[in-house]
Amino acid sequence: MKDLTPAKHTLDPIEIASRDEIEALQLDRLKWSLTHAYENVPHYKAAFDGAGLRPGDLKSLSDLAKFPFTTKQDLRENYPFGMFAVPRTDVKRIHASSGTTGQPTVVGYTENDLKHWGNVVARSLRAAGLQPGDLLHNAYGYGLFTGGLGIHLGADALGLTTIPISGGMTPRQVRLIDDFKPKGITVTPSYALSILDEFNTQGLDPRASSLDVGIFGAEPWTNAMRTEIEQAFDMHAVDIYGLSEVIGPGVSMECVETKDGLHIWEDHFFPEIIDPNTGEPMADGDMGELVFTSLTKEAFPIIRYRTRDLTRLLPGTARSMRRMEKVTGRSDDMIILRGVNVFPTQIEECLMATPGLAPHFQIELTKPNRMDEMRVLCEATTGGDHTDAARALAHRIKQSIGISVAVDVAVPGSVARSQGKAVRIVDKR
Ligand code: DLL
Repeated sequence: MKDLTPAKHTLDPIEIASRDEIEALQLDRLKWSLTHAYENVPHYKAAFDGAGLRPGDLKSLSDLAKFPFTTKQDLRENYPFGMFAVPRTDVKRIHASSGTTGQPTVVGYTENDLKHWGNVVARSLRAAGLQPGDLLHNAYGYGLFTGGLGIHLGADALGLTTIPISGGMTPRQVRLIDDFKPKGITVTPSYALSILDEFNTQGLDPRASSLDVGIFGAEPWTNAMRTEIEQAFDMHAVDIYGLSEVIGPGVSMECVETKDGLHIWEDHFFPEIIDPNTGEPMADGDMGELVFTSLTKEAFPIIRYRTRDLTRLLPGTARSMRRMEKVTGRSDDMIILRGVNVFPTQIEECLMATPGLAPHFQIELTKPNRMDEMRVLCEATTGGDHTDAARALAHRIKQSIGISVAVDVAVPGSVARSQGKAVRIVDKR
């Protein structure tokens, strides 16, 4: 794999500023953001008043912990534009979550917000090793989802040439990669696997493709999957994180030279880790729920938003800004099987370590006799008898996670393929 480390002089000065400088900037911006939310969004005024707080009560960064959380429910109750802090006519762009689990969440951006968003995504793409003039194949979905258009904004800001292919039509994805020879690809890790299959179907060697780096996010994926993808394509695989409520992709990004977790762009997004059960703040290094406060957003300021994503905060390395560990999963995706907590990423790790199995899987939950049962649906890399592989996976899951599961190994191509975010859990209880 090529060395893609960006030259130091190309970084934004704040990426390598001292912690004191970063924290001074955060405190100024936090004061502004709390005041802006309080004065312009009735929800925040009521929430702060209810807690007996005024924005002026924030004197230090740690005072933020006194302020109330914002949850997905708060956003739903203010559907569609109730959380906007500027007149609707100043909102230049709307994005929304799909709303498959209820009322969609709607977010908005002013012209300045779009500029900041472009800048943090540009920073992320540069951290992945892309430079002005490089060609990018952007296979995140375009539309209300923030993935496609968010990456596009950053690619424009960095000066890349973008192929806005969006998700789907997998044979065409492969043909265009072969014809146009992009250096980078932005895509969900699960859809990258579908693209990988299609390379093989078309008789093309993925390792011989032009791709030097893949920028994967929008869903959890493991380091075992990183190794699999890096070897399959002979390219770097780096992690990008974000969520619509905070801005979209570009909240944090892994650097290609270190691949040791994701640097949070702390000049725009202030992170906290809390105990998901009590809401109490936790120290850096402790595992808990990630909470974000926006520092610069005008249209949709967000104060102490509970992401439900589980991770821990770590000190900076390649950049001064703190890192978050790869997200293990969302608290919503945690399965409690006969008293044991399980995340789909743990099943992914076991699967990737078992020879003869392809990296595609789904988890089916049933309750035949008042007891929850889990079945892992996966597939073999080749035809033939898969009983040994099935037994090996069930054994590995028992050894490393401590649960007994049934494993179905089907023929190649039988597990539902993703064109965006993979559906990992099929709950039939
Ligand atoms: O998925 C934004 C995005 C687009 C990020 C493209 C990266 C690349 P939402 O649809 O609002 O936004 O979903 C946000 O997806 O709370 C996490 O649970 C999950 N997620 C996003 N990135 C990662 C990641 C976009 N790198 C939700 N690792 C978040 C693990 C991720 N989970």
